[in-house]
Amino acid sequence: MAPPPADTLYYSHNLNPRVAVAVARHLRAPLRFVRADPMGRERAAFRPINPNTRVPILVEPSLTLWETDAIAMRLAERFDEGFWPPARRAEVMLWVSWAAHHFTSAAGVFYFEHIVVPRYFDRAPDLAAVQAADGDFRGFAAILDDTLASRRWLVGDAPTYADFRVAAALPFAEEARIPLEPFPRIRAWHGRLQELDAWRDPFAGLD
Ligand SMILES: N[C@@H](CCC(=O)N[C@@H](CS)C(=O)NCC(=O)O)C(=O)O
Repeated sequence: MAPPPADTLYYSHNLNPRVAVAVARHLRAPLRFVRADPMGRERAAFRPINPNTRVPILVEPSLTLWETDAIAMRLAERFDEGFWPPARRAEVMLWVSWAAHHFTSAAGVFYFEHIVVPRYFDRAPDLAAVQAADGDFRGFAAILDDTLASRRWLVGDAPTYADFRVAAALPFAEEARIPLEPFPRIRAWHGRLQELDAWRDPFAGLD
């Protein structure tokens, strides 16, 4: 009988942990998946493993990592280097950085105001913030859409972490009201990602 996995990925169903769980399952990493509430009743217990009290967190016997990108890099290094190919790691990093500072940063305003605020805050969505993000989002989305005119995946000819990271907000697009209609190539690319079980339904069989 196989021994139980020694490593644990703490997650919730929110945007960043969703990416980490999708990566882990895409790479078939033999982890123990534990759904967590690090900013709620479990906050004190999480502080020692992530002082930010956020998920995802990957706990190995001699290494603890928070931050989705670091966890993805570690899982790729351990389970499938092709997912963050060593020969093209700068190109993957380009998209990781661009997502953090531009594309997902703009999309994240829609996600936050239309999904997080109604769920967790006692206030109405900040429509001025959404309107301000709208122009930014459309500008960055146009760049991504143009890029996808000549490629199926962002780096190389198979999905890599670049695709997962840039697409982080897109599974929430409908509920978050992210304006994707003018960007057919983004919608087609995300459709290709949705063909991957791990991306479409990362929490299948999990809590
Ligand atoms: N920069 C961090 C952000 C982590 C973060 O903000 N996590 C949020 C979800 S997106 C969180 O833990 N919120 C509390 C929860 O999901 O219960 C990363 O990339 O992993």
